[in-house]
Amino acid sequence: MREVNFDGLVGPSHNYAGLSLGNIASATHAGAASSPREAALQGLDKMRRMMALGFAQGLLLPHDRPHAGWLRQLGFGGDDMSVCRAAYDVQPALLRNAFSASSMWTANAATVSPRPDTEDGRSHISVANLSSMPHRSIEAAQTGRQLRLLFAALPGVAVHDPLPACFGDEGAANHMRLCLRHGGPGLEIFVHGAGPVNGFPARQHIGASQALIRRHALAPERAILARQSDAAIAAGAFHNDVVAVANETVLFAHEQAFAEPGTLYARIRQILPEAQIIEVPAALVSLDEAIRSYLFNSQLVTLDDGGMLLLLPDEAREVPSVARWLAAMVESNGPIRRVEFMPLRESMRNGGGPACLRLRVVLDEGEVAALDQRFMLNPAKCDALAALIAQYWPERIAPEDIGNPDLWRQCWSARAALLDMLGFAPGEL
Ligand code: SUG
Repeated sequence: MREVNFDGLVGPSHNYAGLSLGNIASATHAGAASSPREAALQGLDKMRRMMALGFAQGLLLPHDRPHAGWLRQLGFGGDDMSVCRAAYDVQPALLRNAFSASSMWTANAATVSPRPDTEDGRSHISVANLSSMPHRSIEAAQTGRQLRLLFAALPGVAVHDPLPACFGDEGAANHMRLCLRHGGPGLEIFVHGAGPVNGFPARQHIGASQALIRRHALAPERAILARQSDAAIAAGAFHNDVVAVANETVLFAHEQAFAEPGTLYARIRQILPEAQIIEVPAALVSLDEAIRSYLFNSQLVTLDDGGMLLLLPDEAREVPSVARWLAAMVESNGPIRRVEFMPLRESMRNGGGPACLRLRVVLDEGEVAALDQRFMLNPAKCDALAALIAQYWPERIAPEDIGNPDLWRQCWSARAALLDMLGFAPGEL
């Protein structure tokens, strides 16, 4: 079995509206001008890089934005254009929420427990409700439709509806899996917050994590609950994947990521003695530096020779303490042998690094072949996508553009052209 990454293609409405309380990058860049075209091409380059490294790569598609249906639920009437216009006139913030391209961060799309871990031998995928943030709570329905199509021909994969909204669930961003090899039995770590902390919400509720463990049929020795530290949430780690990442035997985490790291590490070592825990001390890299650089929001992957590669955002080499730490780590001859950097600045300015942009699913070769291939990438498809993005995606969105009906029309046509190119019927997603 191997791990397949499904990246969110950045949608044509990508913009900086400052919608995510507790996400410092989103707050800092609120009101800046975005470049959807550049953002989508940057994301696509990361997908190309993963393929060049030998990994199977899929994508999830941008959602319908502005989402007139959501505004209709809020009492606005008429055709799509009238609904958007009325919402913008009455309460621009509603239109901003309906316009967000946040579905690009597919680490928040769902939580995945692959079948080697589960008692019923099926893989379980729970669509995240993302109920903590209004703009993100809109995503679950369209995400669910895409995941159901993607896995339609795989009877061994169960795609579950989102949990009730009272239990905030942010998907794989708060979930880590340790194992000897992807295809072997794993130990799944579910991280929740207890908050709010300094006014910042704890977006993953313990009740959601407990429910996921039950519905994914994980035996007690296959699942651990861990609490995020208040210090991490207060410093802007709105998801655990901003301060920790895992791959096979390696857990790479900041010293202040968890409320009780000693207890967590002891339990991990008890269940998986081969686990290698690489903890970055606060004395060498502060929480602030870790969050500013997105050191941990990286893709940690196993290469063919068994060594691991950490794929980081460019920002990670711009923070001196982080660059020093990475150089020392590579020299130390530990499991992480290589580091690479990618330009993802457009997504990073909204708090989304390499790890946020991908959802990991462990599958065997037969399952990979049975996936709905419209979601799978190859280099030729990447070229075609790049040309389509260059033609249809807006070059720039400034805050005042968000109320412009021409921009709404452009976003709808860009997505329609994308769906058409990939072979999806209008309305299929
Ligand atoms: O949910 N940003 C996203 C970033 C998600 C990052 N994902 C992971 N850590 N896995 C969020 O906070 C910003 C949107 C805006 O401000 O317009 C935003 O939604």
